[in-house]
Amino acid sequence: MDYSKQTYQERAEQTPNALTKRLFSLMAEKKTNLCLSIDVTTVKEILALADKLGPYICVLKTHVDIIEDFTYSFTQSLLELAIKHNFLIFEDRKFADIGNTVKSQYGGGIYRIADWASITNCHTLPGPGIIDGLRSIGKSRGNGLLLLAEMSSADNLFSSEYTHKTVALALENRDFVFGFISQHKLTDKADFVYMTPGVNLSTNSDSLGQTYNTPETAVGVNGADVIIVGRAIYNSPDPVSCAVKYRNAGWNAYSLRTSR
Ligand code: S5P
Repeated sequence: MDYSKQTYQERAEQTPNALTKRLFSLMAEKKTNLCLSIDVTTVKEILALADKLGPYICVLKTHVDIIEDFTYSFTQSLLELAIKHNFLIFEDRKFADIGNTVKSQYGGGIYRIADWASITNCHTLPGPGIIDGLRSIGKSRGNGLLLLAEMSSADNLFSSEYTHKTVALALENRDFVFGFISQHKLTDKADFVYMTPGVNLSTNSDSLGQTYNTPETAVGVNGADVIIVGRAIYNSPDPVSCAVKYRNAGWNAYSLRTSR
């Protein structure tokens, strides 16, 4: 079965995973596969952008440790916006330590990520213990985990063997792992969610090794389900019309893919 030709709605109906179901349903309802990567550094900017762009996105991705004036109450305001506009919150924490350490990093500290971000991600370099540690905090809260299987940065050290082993780990942990951060759709064996960063319509790189594809390549050719877009939107003079442009480009690529 080639899942990339199925609609989000069909995949929502088939999956036993509640988080995947919720994500695909809201994508189908809002007609968007756009995740906004909101890498700005003040609470005021994040909340203002999230409120303006919320109607056009399915997921809001944060880097909570770059916020200069973080307080825990910020996360509650973000959750209110997530309810108001019907999007999911993804803390892009890229955990990479042993199970026991990531438990504290995910559930504790000043951020208490597991309490407000229904999605987070991790590297698989430490082996399966990292997934077990994160699961012990996140699963009972209904959260889900994405594995980093490929990266967008030039000359990264992800080998195809590492990617294959990461896919195998995902297949063994489907009760908590619901997808990947990747540049390609990686398997037809299961209904995972593929989120792809490194998406830009006007440039193919930055000065620090980031590389970009268009939404058409990411979704239409490489099989992404969700495009992750950051600077192209939040640095634009008109973020709302820019978000609409990316939302339409991502949705058109998906519509073409599923109608072929
Ligand atoms: O391979 C990756 C994985 C991630 S999660 N490449 C990435 O760029 N990211 C994240 O996506 C990165 O940390 C940043 O938050 C976002 C891309 O931002 P942009 O401004 O380049 O669109």
